[in-house]
Amino acid sequence: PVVEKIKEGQLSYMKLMSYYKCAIMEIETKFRVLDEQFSLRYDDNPIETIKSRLKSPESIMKKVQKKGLKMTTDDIEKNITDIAGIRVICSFKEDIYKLAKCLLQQDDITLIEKKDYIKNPKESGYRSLHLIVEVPIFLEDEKRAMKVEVQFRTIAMDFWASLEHKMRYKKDVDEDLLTVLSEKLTECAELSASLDDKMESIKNLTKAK
Ligand code: 0O2
Repeated sequence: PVVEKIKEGQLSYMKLMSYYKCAIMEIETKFRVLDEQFSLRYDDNPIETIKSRLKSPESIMKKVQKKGLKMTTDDIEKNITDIAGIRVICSFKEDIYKLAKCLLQQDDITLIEKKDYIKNPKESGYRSLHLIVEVPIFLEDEKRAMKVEVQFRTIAMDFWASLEHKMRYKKDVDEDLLTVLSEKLTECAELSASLDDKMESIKNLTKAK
């Protein structure tokens, strides 16, 4: 009976993960459709890249422990909102808000939470617009609403976040150096944000003509 229970648990975990994969496909398609339409209508491709990921079992486990949850699919689905993650990398900040608006006005999308770390950057300097949305997936005999975390970043925001992430997780860095690194990285985030603003103002000059 114990083995059966473990097998059952594994199966329902795999099933849940496959639902998240479907939700990622749904949202990715929505962005590809929008990009295609903007390209036709305005000769503009607001999306540079789309990166998707399913949270690894190790990361899910860490979050389950951190939040004091049970390792059941019910608890996981209810309380962990970033199992399905999509990162939309845009050229300009304006594109981020344009795409977020287009996604949220679709009638099968429900906004669960919005965190605007562009208007209110994190102390680290991190900038990005995070949306947790719910999207339906249509299965053989049921419809299921799945949560997906969408992170919108400009190329510059993504460049900063990737490098900062790499440096932050270096193992052999002592506390003092970590403080210096953090200060310097925050400085870089400011520089990169002003670069974004400058590039956007240049783009708007070309638009005015
Ligand atoms: P991964 O591998 O990217 O998924 P919670 O997600 O509930 O634990 P919180 O603070 O409410 O915590 O979530 P938040 O701030 O909305 O978003 C967390 C995610 O944003 C992180 O995911 C990162 O992807 C990104 N992020 C947030 N702050 C920073 C930062 O200072 N630097 C970088 N590089 N990324 C950041 P995970 O879960 O950490 O990992």
